[in-house]
Amino acid sequence: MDDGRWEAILGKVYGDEAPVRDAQVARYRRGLAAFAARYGPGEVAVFRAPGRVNLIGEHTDYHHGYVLPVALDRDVLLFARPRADALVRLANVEAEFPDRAFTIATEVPPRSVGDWANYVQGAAQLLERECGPGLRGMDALIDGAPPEGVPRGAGVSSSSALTVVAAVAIVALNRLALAGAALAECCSRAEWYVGTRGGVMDHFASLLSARGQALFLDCRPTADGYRYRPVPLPAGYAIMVVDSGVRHRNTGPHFNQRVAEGRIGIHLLQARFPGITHLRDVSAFPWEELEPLLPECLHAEDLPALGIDLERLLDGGVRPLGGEYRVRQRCRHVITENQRVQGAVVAMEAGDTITLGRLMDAAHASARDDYAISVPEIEVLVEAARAQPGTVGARLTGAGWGGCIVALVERDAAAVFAEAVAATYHRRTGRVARVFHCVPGPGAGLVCATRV
Ligand code: NG1
Repeated sequence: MDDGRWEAILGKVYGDEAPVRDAQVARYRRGLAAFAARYGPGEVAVFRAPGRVNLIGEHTDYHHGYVLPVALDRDVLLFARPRADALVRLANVEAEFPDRAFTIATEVPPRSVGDWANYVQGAAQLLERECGPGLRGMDALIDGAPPEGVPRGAGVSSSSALTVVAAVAIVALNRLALAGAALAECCSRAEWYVGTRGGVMDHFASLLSARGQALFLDCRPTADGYRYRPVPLPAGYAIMVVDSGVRHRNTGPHFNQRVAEGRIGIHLLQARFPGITHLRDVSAFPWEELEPLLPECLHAEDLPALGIDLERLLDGGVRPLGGEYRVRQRCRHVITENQRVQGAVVAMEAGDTITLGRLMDAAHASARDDYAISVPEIEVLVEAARAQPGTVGARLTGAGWGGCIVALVERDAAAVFAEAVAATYHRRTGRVARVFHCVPGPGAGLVCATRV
């Protein structure tokens, strides 16, 4: 393909700013050359799936609550050629991810925790179960390398982008009639394969986002599917993402500890509100009515007497941390966060950035104090971000325990923000922060088909 054709195709995805588009053209060309070197000449299809940054609505998705994410302009690419058999061969442009191969089947246990191929295998296995038998495999090369790729372990969904791009490729190469919300929902279940009991937010954001918009998603499935709608971002403001460089591993037991604490809360609330299944179901009740029903703290040995079987609560997921279960404050975070997301959508639609910023700040306080998912480095970043003129709100984003913050900043102040926040962070922690202006990009899909 000549330069003009590449520019036309990639300009639609990444925008028409020449340096950005040129870097993407070089990246796609590199990927195609690596694919040809690895698998030989012939047809190749290129798919992409973006990471996401969540503006507000943290740890609400797996409680059937509300979220407001934005797709990043950073993505994972998958170069693929279908095979006649069910074999999937996987290569990665980054040397730290060794080659892998597996045959698509319905019941294969995951490889060791953290193995990168688990995300692709999870997607393949789930699709075989839902749409098989007999799915065809592929020869595939993955490119998720930063800076154009999604930063890993930073709370911006690099793992979900890999799951989604794998699913999108397998669906397309097998001509399966699965798309939109139904595919996003499959991807979220596919990611359970790695053991984390996360929600649907990341996969919906990666698949269904639109350029320049946030996605307001109600994570409760209904008989007609999920309810979601695009919400335009406030004009004149930049979404700034700052990566602390402190890494978390979502597959670890910390995440499932929080899932367990919320589910213990539900179990206890069911005595008073029979029929409820998720924390979402009690969001209309005043907190004063719920608080006395939720103990501040429980220990593992208290659970059997309350009729709680953790193993069953977590559906066979990775064992939680154990120790203390801080039920009351975790539930308070989820319930109040749902109210904040609804308020944020109203504020955004009314162009009321002051209220939006206040809600982001309040969401951060709740995530730090009630959900206890902040770390000192993130506190330094949030404080530095808020000290900048032009910042209307700042908070940690993603699962927590490190990763990124997101700030809404007046566009004219964005360049100074980037410099000042990085300088303060370095001075106070000795660490290097990576700051990027998030230009909300389109959702996942096929980019092009060509020959190498
Ligand atoms: P990240 O930030 O990508 O680790 C995780 C969950 C989300 C959501 C957020 C917290 C997965 C795949 N993702 O995302 O569903 O619960 O934490 O809001 O488990």
